[in-house]
Amino acid sequence: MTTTTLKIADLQSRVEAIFRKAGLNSVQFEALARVIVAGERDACKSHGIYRIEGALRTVKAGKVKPDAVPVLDLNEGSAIVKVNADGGFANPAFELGLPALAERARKLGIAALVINDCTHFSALWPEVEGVTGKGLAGLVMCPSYATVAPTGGKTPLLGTNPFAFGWPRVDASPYVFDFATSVAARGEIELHRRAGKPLPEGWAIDAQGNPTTDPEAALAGAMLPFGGHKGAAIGTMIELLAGIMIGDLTSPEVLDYLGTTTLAPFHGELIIAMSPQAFAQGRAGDPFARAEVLFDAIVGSGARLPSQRRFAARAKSEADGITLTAAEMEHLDRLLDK
Ligand code: NDP
Ligand code: PYC
Repeated sequence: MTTTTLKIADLQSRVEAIFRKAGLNSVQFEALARVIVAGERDACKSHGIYRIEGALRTVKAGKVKPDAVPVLDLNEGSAIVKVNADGGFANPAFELGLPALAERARKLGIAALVINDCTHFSALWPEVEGVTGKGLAGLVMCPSYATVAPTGGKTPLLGTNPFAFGWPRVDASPYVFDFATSVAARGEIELHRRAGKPLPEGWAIDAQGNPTTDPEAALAGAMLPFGGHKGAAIGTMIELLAGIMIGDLTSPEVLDYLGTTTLAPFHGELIIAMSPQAFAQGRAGDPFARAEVLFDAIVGSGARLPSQRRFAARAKSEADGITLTAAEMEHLDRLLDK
């Protein structure tokens, strides 16, 4: 197979050029390109360059504002910092709110960043790593559009609602997990469809509620929550906390608003930052040192930590560059010519 290896900065420039040409302002296209390139760098294909087309479609459909400028509301004295994304993408809104979130969490022990009125199509680990990069533990969550049937039901009501957690480590990459609360991200179903590959069993039901491994039937039917009723309950919690509680759309409301799942979803996002030192104050033991004992035991047992695969891919990309197939390179050229 013919491949091309690009430096990370070169891929960043190419992706920025595509979004610039589509009319996005620099606030939007720089942050957007950073998160997409990070997906490729970390070998997270379901949220890499494959997402560019959907973002462009959403711009073209008038469902995301290409020249949006997010607005920070410091909400002085409160543990809740807010950013209104101004109808643009979530990524620049997060970058704007992160310093205030970190400052507030250090001061109060815990703080939240609420992002409203944003289009969100990306993985959550770049955001949770933003929080751990400030020496804080973080939880990030958002709804999506209704594509997941709660366990026992046949109707898609919940989103694939991603959920991420991060814990900072002194001499190592942070402990981070980040997953859809469905069995897999919807992006994975789409990638199976494009590759003409059947889905693993247990991922989806068809429009009649029967189990299916056909990606087309799954896209027309419903995806299933991970871990049965447990995943459905966590997905519902995300609708409550990162939809209703922050005064933004739930996944069924997002689907009503967009009328399709072919555009990137418009909703809100909740980020919670916590200072482990503040929580552990007055108790014996340094929380970071104690966490290392736990991580050592997990790895010592033969398991791996979540994100280890991703961090290994990142180290390789940083050393050698990002390798794309000929088809992926042609796809990027086509998007620039559009
Ligand atoms: P995966 O099932 O691929 O991975 C979930 C997490 O589990 C990762 O942190 C992964 O680490 C870790 N992991 C995987 N295998 C193991 C293992 N054997 N031992 C320990 N840890 C492991 O994720 P999903 O398909 O559920 O989601 C993919 C992405 O899609 C996420 O980044 C999510 O944010 C995004 N998404 C975004 C949505 C949105 O609306 N914006 C909606 C839904 C999903 P590693 O990466 O190192 O393998
Ligand atoms: O992969 O499920 C997904 C997804 C939905 C919105 C963005 N990513």
